[in-house]
Amino acid sequence: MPDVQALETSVLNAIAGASDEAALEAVRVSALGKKGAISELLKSLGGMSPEERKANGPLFNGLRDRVAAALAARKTALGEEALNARLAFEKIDVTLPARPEATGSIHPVSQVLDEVIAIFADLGFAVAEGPDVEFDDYNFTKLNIPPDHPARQMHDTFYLKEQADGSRHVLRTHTSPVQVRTMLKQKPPIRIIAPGRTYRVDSDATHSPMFHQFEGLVIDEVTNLGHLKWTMEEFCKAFFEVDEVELRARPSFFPFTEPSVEWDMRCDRSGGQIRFGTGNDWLELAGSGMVHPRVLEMCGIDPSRYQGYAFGAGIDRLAMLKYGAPDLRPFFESDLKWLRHFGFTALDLPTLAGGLSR
Ligand code: 2NM
Repeated sequence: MPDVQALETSVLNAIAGASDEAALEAVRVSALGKKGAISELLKSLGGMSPEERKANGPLFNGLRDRVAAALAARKTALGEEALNARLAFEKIDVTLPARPEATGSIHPVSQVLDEVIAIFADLGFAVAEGPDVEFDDYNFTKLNIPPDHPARQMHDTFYLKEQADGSRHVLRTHTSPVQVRTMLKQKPPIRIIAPGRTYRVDSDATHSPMFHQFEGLVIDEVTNLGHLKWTMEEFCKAFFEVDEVELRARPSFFPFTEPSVEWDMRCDRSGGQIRFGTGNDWLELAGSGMVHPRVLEMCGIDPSRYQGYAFGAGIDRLAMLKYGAPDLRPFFESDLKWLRHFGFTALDLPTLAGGLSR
């Protein structure tokens, strides 16, 4: 006859001493498992006389129940200990500042982009976007750029490899395909700007193969060159943060506009730095024109009823002018020292009321 009391003491001690759930499981198997000590005791009841069974049955069953209860209690306690340990380890101090110090700042291109959007939003323009990888058809053909036009040359355009049907995608060389997409799916009146990345095979101090542009498009039944000029003036006053500007129109040529006009803004470069609005110098600002009737037609808009203007300007170039960066290359070098020099912080969103650049 085994010493039931000694067995209970030893099993309960083992339970109390189990330091994790695996150790506790080992104790359970050795006591209550198929071949466990207590299971063997219970099995031995089968070979006993009725009197012995009557005496030992309650004893063994009581032992089993107390050990099972102790195992369950220990298991709960170990689970809580493990959870508390994890909580203590993973605890965070919610009173700490979200970031130890502000290390990031807004890139001048992003800053100018936000300023441009704020200015044109105030003039009632919506922002339209499109993909960087475009159909040749949207980037060129529907813009009245014929197959032999120099702008299509391999050395200007990044072409992607040919599709099964012989067509080729391009990295858009301007954001005009966004206007094409807008005209194809939207009826006039249309009043949008399309800012974004553009790509041309070109690289020097003032040209990057990836650069940023914004273009604008206004289509309705009456919009004319006078409205275009006013829009350019309003943009310049807001963007360069001066009360008066003088713009000069130069005749130009783009396949997608007729007539085409380039705008220069009066400036002063005499003091080693540039001043906007006064002086005897001119600053090239934007290209523009009345959207060519053939473009309207190819984009599903009836040119006998609708007309309007479009314009385009370089965001990187505007950033260089306004914020005094002589070289374009650092724009894309991820040099934090250069970036912090501009000091645009993430929370200084440009607004017309609050000041574009403060
Ligand atoms: C420019 C200059 C002149 C232009 C034209 C169009 C469209 F789609 F309406 F035909 N989008 N953008 C345009 C016109 C762009 O950038 C220098």
